Parts: sequence; structure tokens; C-alpha cells
Amino acid sequence: MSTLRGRVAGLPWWDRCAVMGVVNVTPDSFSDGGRWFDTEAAVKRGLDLADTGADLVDVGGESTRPGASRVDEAEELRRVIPVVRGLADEGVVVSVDTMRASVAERAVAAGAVLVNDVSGGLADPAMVPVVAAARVPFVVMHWRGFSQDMNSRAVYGDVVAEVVSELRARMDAVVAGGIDPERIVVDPGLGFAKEADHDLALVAHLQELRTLGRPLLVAASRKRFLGRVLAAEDGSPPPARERDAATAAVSAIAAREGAWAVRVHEVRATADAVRVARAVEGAQ
Ligand code: PMM
Repeated sequence: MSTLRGRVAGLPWWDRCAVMGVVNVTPDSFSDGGRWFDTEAAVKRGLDLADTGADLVDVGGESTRPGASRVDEAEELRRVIPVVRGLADEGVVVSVDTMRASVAERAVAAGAVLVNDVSGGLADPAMVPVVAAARVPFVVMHWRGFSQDMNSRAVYGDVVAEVVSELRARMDAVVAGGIDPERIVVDPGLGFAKEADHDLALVAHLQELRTLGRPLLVAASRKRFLGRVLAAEDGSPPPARERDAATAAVSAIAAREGAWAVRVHEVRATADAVRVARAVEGAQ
């Protein structure tokens, strides 16, 4: 269990699964788009998440929902940087969710201490050198291509084995590019080029990601596979905002499996879930 949790150089140590709260400064994210679209509202949201139990707050300015098209660089910078600065200035541990090296670099200068790139450095060739030079931790997520057409890439023989081997190849590439292996976090990328059954198989086999030897981040919050699990008899899924109890259930599972962190939109129930998992672990 310890390997999935592990220590990430450059970040605080938590003796349980950490909680990463999400602030999407976007008009169109699938679950909270438009709600925190101005700087002040977004900073307030991040502070509220920290007050409710988020150990880190992940700030993003580009929606990655299936089918989404890309936001331009200037707009992404405009959305993200003041929010990162506002939260970091208040003492929040901030991560930046971006596929752009320029955004990562400016966010780190504004106080972000972790770069969360859903493409694992594939979208922007400048990302790995920038993160290596900044000496900040880096999330390497399993990714097969941009959101616009990622659903067509959800083709697997053995999803768990393929995600593990593709993540290993990405880890090797980013280490070859100069990123300190002790600063890497891995993430199976639930919902990215994956159908609901793929996501469920990955959650069922989190232990297999241990072979990568790095701390694990699990981001199930409100995703489509939970919509399918919770669907009514006619197959219609509940809206994203009604998936938080299901999200907390995955948080409990992930924490129990030894995940380093879970990334969620609503923090309170997950903060409780990871504490219960910790207490159960301590009682063994
Ligand atoms: N999913 C989303 C965005 N960022 N980052 C990581 N590391 N892992 C994920 O699975 C992930 C992510 C999807 O969008 P959302 O912010 O609306 O959940």
C-alpha cells in the first residue's frame, strides 16, 4: 500500500490520502462550468474548498470534457494566473491543471507547487523541460489524445495492462526529459479515452498501478462512469452535481487502496471518507 501513497518531493506530507479540490475557471466544464468563471468567485471557491478540508486546490482554465475544443493561450492565462496567485497568497497549496508549458511556468511563478498535465507532457513539447527546470512535482496522467475525439480512442484489449504500460512509457519519457522521478505522481485518467467499463476496471485494479512505483492520484469526481452506475431504469444518468455521494464512495475505495490523493469538486464528503479510511487502516 505504501507505494501508491509514497512521498512526493516538494510537497507536504499527509499521513492519509490527500484531498485535491477542483476549481475550474471555465464557462464549459462538464460538472461545474461557469460557476467560478470570474477571478473573485474562483478564489473564494478555492478558499472554501480549503476550509472544508482540501489539502490542495487544483486550478484549471481549460475544459477537458469529451468533445471540448481548446481554449487559446492568452485566455487560459487570463483565467488561471490571478486565481493561482490569489490562492497561493492565502497559503493554499495550489496545483495548476494545464496542458500548456507557458501556463505551467507562469502559474509556478505565481505560487503553484504542482503541475497537473492531463496529457502527461504530450500536448506541448515545451512542458517537460519547463517542469524539469522549475523542479516542481508533475502529474503524469494516462492520455491518448485531445478531448475533441478521445472517445474514438477508447479501445483496449486489457485496459489495466495497457494503461500501466502506457503510463510507464510516459514516466520514462518525462524522466529522460529531466523531471526528477521523486516528483512524479501517476494518474489512470478516468474518463479520458475510456468507457464506463474501462473506468470501473481501473478502479477495481488500482493495486496494479503500484508496479509504477509512484504515488497515485485518482480523479473520479462526477464522471460519466458514475452517471452510468447511478442511471435510472430508462438509462438516464443523474446530472453531474448529483454524483457527489458516489464520488465520495470512490474516494473511500481509492483511499483504502492506498491512493496518494483524490481529486474532487465537492470536498466535504471526500474529506470524511479519507479520514475514515485512515482510521480503519490505523485499527488494523
Ligand atoms: N480530469 C479532469 C480534469 N483534470 N486531472 C487529473 N490529474 N486527472 C483527471 O482525471 C482529470 C484532471 C476532468 O475534468 P473536471 O475538472 O471537470 O473533472
